Amino acid sequence: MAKQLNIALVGNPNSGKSSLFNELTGLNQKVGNFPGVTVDKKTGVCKINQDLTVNFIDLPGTYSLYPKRSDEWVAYKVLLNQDKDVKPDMVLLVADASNLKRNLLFCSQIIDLKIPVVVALTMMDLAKQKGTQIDISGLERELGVSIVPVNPRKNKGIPQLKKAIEIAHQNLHIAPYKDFINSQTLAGESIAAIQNYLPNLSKYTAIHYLINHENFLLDKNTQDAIEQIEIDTKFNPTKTQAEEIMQRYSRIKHIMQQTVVESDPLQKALLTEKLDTILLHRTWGYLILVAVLFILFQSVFFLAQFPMDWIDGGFSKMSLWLTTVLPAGWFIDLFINGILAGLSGILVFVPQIMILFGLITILEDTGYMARISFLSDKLMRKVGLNGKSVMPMISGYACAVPAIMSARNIENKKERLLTILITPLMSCSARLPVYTILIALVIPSKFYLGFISLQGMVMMLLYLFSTFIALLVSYILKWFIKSTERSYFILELPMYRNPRWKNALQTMLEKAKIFVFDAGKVIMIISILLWGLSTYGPKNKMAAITTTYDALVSQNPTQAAVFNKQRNTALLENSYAGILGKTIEPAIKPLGYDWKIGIALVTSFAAREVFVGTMATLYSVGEEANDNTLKQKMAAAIKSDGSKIYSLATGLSLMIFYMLAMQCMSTLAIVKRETKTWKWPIFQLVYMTGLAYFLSWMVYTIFK
Ligand SMILES: Nc1nc2c(ncn2[C@@H]2O[C@H](COP(=O)(O)OP(=O)(O)OP(=O)(O)O)[C@@H](O)[C@H]2O)c(=O)[nH]1
Ligand SMILES: [Mg+2]
Repeated sequence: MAKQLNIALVGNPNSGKSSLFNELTGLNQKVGNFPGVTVDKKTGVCKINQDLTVNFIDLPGTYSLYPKRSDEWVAYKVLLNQDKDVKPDMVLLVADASNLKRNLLFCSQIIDLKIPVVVALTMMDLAKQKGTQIDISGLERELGVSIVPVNPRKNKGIPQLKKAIEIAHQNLHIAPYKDFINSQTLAGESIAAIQNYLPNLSKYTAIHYLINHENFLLDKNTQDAIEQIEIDTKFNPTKTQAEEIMQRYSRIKHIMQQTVVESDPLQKALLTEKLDTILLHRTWGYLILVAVLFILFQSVFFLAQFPMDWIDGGFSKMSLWLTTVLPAGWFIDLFINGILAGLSGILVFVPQIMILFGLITILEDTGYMARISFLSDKLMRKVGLNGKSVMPMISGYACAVPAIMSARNIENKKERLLTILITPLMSCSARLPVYTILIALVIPSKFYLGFISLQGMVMMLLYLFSTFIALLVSYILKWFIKSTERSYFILELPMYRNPRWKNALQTMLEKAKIFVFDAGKVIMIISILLWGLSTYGPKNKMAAITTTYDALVSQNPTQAAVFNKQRNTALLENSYAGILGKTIEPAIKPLGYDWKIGIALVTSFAAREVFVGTMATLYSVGEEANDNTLKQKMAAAIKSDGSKIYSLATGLSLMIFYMLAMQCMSTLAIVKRETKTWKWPIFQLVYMTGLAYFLSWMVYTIFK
């Protein structure tokens, strides 16, 4: 039978682990030119040869074996065999050749843990550009492990790496590694006592048991025993760590003198450094940042307009055509006015979502995203956040769920919590559909200077305003959340790289797929449910309405069209959905909403994008067949006094409501998971929805 081997991919952040993982397993893990892209473990399978299959585990990056951030803990626990699910037999250490010294530190720690290891050396191309030459076989001899140069970006070196893994697997039981440093000298007495109690640990592993055992999967007796050893032998963790790092660096320095030739760093100013003098400039840097964000939002709105119009128009024509060719009946009605209407409500937003995700991926991939973090750290600090909060916040423009997870990258607990609390305020792509349709309804389509669209500007204002509110909320909350931890901002600025267009395209397709299927499922179910609720109602009442209008039509056959329309309206108002909407109408009337919007507020509690699907269903049920688009139907909707329902005041008020209210089950669930308590998601639900109600009411009152 084929052997199964578990191999963990570890290494410094942004060293290329996920890229290599993708090449080895054929999967599509998120890759980005930003330290801290991967924040959780992920497994994939690779067949090395007929007898050997490997489960590779992609892990978050760590700088050393002294974890601080919660994503570093994920990798640390796997390496110390303290993870419940993942037990590695071997480690594939991914080391960045252009930052060799720091990467070797981590490598040397793993060697001393005595886990079998193979090193994959990435970024050889960059090292070469820097003028660094590495004697690989010399380095192999010094470290006692095999080292394979690879370039996962260009798919180079993969067969050689597989071969090295195969050989390492065959030698698994032969040669134990030499110690890299002599751990005995660090805390000899304590180590001996631990090894006496837990005989299978290496000396260096014993040190980690002494320092971090509280977080390990150990029974109470073992915990107490280790605690006792610490006291008896007067173990000093800080001194031990400091001494360890010094010894390691001194040996690494020695090894690098033998095996690495570095050119004078002053001689070659790299492209990255040249670019950074402009892009991180005190004035230019900020101006360019604003320009980049401006272009981002204008393009989302502008580029997507054309495909959106085609999709919208296409669906309207199709449902008109289907009504004329298909026989009438409840099933056809459900299909056209329930399912098809709901479906077009989803598909029409795919272009915008793809463009937004594509552009964010490119920002990340080029390395500019890390610069945005750097530039905004000062501002972020003022409101209680950190430069690293920017990445979750900008990803929040796409979707709050992965964005909240990426906050694991923030060291300080308070800053991380604040980031989690405000990220759902960032206007995610699910709000885009709502904004888009409302903007189209209440903001005139005008262009300034021929290319700056007024609608695009309003869209950008919405994004700016939501960002402003997020910062404001953080500024207020920071006074209420206590913390004694010191805050610092350490972010390695990655080198600029060309974006990988294929990666951007893949992300776009993948996000579109997720949106259509995940959101689609919810929207579809709700659309069907809604069709039922809005087609049926209390029997007697519905029958009475039908009889009344039937009588009217037979008396005045010339007025039949008018009466039919009135009948349909009356039927919808008295259907179950109508009753539901009318019940909540008093609560939302002060915000300028009618009962149809009330229904949408209820249905979109699960997910915001359901708004459009709901509207599509509500406005097509009971309508005469026509090829009007949803936008045209909503624009034509009037109140009983003849004024438009979607006036500027109502439109703006609704946009503000959707911008601020917490209407997303998935976000609540992920916040619960990340903060490990229901307290924070409930807090978010209350404060966001309260804020939304209050500000929408204000906006409506002002513009009315
Ligand atoms: N020039 C060059 N770029 C590379 C190489 N390997 C990976 N990259 C790029 O390095 C960046 C980081 O790659 P990732 O695979 O996301 O790195 P990671 O180690 O998973 O990063 P974290 O998950 O943040 O720890 C991406 O932009 C890759 O395209 C290489 O050998 N040469
Ligand atoms: Mg990664």
